[in-house]
Amino acid sequence: MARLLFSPASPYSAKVRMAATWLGLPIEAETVNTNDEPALLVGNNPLGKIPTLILDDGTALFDSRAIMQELDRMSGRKLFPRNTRKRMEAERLEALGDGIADCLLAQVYEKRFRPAEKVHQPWLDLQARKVARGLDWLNENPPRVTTRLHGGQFAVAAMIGYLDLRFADMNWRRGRPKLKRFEDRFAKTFEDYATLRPQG
Ligand SMILES: N[C@@H](CCC(=O)N[C@@H](CS)C(=O)NCC(=O)O)C(=O)O
Repeated sequence: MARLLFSPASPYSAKVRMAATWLGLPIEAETVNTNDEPALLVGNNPLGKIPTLILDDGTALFDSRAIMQELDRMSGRKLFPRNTRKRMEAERLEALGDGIADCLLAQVYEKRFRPAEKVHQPWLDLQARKVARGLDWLNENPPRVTTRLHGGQFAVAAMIGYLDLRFADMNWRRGRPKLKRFEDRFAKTFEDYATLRPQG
């Protein structure tokens, strides 16, 4: 069985785990701590990042978007739309969800890994502006939720979960009712969201 190295707080891992569950793919998830640089992780992914998927034949796959493409193949093309235009939009949505997560993570790491006196506030502010613009864009262009979920929606839902986990003070729902509606509809359609979203 394929093995997924992950951490419960990681938005990219949550995206992949949610998609695999939605598709009913048999994947064994194993928690790793990236800070420890465990041999299992760095031996399979020189970047030492999660998620990393180890396939049955031992091939290791990363990053999360490459894993999503593999899940799409494993599921018989059920994770992304077949229609070219719709697929492009789903891939762009995934890039935006992941990209906002990148900006959130950059802020978390700036504070976590730098001594307090070296934290560069203009860098944090720059990342926060990207996040705000990304969320506003999503509110203006809310992903439609139907009975067929795709990779883009999982990325946005995972990013929202990470916002709630690490940036609760931001109150991102304020002034973004259409994005909140997406969240509500997604949670109704994919009930495992409650347990698979990023957790502390
Ligand atoms: N673009 C990558 C980002 C993965 C990533 O940055 N994961 C974080 C955890 S959320 C990580 O592994 N951090 C540890 C590190 O950068 O050393 C993806 O989509 O998989």
